[in-house]
Amino acid sequence: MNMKSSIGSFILILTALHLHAEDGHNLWLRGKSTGSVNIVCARSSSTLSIAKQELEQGWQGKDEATVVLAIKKDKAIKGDGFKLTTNGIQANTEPGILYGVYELLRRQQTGQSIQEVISNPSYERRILNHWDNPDGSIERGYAGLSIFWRKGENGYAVTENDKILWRKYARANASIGINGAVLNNVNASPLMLTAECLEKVKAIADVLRPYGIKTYLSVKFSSPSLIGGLKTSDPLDPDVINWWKTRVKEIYRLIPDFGGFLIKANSEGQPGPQDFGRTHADGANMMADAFKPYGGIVMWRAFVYSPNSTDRACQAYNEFMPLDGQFRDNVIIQVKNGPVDFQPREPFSPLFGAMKKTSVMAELQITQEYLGHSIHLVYLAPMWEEFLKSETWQEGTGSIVARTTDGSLFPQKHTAIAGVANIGLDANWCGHHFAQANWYAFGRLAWNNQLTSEKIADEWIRLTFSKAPASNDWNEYFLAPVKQVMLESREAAVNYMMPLGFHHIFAPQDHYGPGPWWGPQGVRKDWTPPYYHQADTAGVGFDRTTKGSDAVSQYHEPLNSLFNDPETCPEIHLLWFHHLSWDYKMKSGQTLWDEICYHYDKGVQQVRQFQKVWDKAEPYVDAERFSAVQSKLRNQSRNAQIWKDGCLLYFQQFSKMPIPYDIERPMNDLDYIIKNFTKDRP
Ligand code: GCV
Repeated sequence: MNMKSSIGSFILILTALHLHAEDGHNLWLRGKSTGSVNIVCARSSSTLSIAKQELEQGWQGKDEATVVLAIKKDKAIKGDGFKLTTNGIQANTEPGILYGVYELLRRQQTGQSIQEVISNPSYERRILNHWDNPDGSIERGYAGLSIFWRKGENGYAVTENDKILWRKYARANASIGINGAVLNNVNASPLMLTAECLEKVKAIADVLRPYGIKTYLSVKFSSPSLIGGLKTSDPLDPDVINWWKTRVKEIYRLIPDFGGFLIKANSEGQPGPQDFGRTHADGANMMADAFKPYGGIVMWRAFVYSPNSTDRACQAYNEFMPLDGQFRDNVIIQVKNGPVDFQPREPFSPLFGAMKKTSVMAELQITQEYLGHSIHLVYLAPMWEEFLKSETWQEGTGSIVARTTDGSLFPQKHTAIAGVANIGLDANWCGHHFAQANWYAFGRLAWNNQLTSEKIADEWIRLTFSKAPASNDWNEYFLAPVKQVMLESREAAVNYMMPLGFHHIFAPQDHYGPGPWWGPQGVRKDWTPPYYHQADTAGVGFDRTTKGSDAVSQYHEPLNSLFNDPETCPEIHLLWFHHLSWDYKMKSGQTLWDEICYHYDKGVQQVRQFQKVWDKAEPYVDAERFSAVQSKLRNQSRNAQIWKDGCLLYFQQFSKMPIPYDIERPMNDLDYIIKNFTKDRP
């Protein structure tokens, strides 16, 4: 072989390798057509062209079949919902047709039957919140830099590659029903409202629009004074009111279908109406009025807490309940699922169902800030399912959280749900191949808040790993065990991090490893773990009963009484609501201390089991994703051990009781863990 031809063969081999490389970039969108399809559609538009193209590229039905796409009003079809029939899709809107196409293809690709069915979205707005900064960094991002923003001289320039990536992003979102994206961090930069930034937002909006996705922005409340040259940002000041009206008008000139603003105000140092003696309602309504002529909305966050509060968990309720009924109908109060902050397990925030005269939406966190970043395999749908199905009792039986936000219980003008995105520039978008499942699950639950996490996991595995049609062998040796791992993974994380109602005992700042010991002088108490676990020789846990902070009273009866009594409080929330002695008798008959030990140990054992399952699955998955996940699982296993050892050895100093002799001994000294796994920063 001469030099030229050997270089040629080398390039061929590299190309072949590249083609077979599996970096996860294609997400769950892998279905290739197995035949041709005739599409009948009387109208044309960019959205409908995408729908047709998707059908052609992914069709796995009968060869030469005819599919009719019809935009025809039907009262049973709501919003962007659709009707799927054996020979077509009917919808009221163009995005409805697109969602119907994705559903049809999903059914084909996962081997589900195609029957006549109407599918309506649970929420009008299904939104990703990106905590992306204008310099390209992402707060709590674990998958590389921002896909929207970047640093440097040409930071605002838009390249062809940007557009290609945004199109893929839009497609992935549309395929699971997501129809909105807040493009920047809630800790918002005032730069967002500058002309060059808005030009970039327009460019992004133009790419997302054909996929039915609206763009939204987070803005800083003090923008009028920071970039507008005004003396104040007081929401009742006429110049300030005008300033926002002019900004909003300018945005709609560029982006006629702009969605609205997301605001973090008077929270963690962010400015807000209270700086001027005004209320959250004053601030939100002032902005909502500016949006009224354009149909835009304001999503106002209820994530507020101050250092002088006796119990952080009570604060959002205390601040927002008195304002119920005072907000405009285009304001939605965005409430995190739990009362504290996206912990591995929290009871639902008592604001759900309690604010009856105000639109309320849930904020979930897809990015794993408190659940092992993009290192741990933690499938979050079981946590969200638990939350959405939590009984609030606010309107009697069946007032589950899902219904307090989707308009079926209260007459909300707008309904919405938000998920803090886990997307970055990493080839596989989410850092961990299995973290893609959380993006997928958020979209599917936002579309249908009744779906089970089992059904979503099943679909996602089939779409992401299978070479359709899946063989029985694959079902038995890959699908079933891997699904089991996913379904167990959140409980495992709770076990090895924070079982039995423990919460916020993380190492400071990065919220990855354990840090129950971290409480230096001078740091805000509610930023330190001892504030949350309250361990002393008498016992452990936060007393939120009527004798303690009385957080229980924010819940509707019978929950109030149920949570108030340790005998009836669900054990999963025990230390959230109670300070109990180490030898408190649990339902199992064991002491609280022993039970804590068994939970930590169980969590570690569960991850070890996940490793075994994955190693056995090797023949059924491509080498690249296999080894990436294998390596992450090893890391997770080591970290679970650190959690167990750190927490047990630390709490043992107070319990003064032995770690039950039938569980594995700690493998690391407490000093070593404290030294190596605690960053001494708040
Ligand atoms: C965007 C927590 C996180 C912060 C986040 C904040 C919020 O405190 O640690 O990074 O800030 O929640 O949701 O506003």
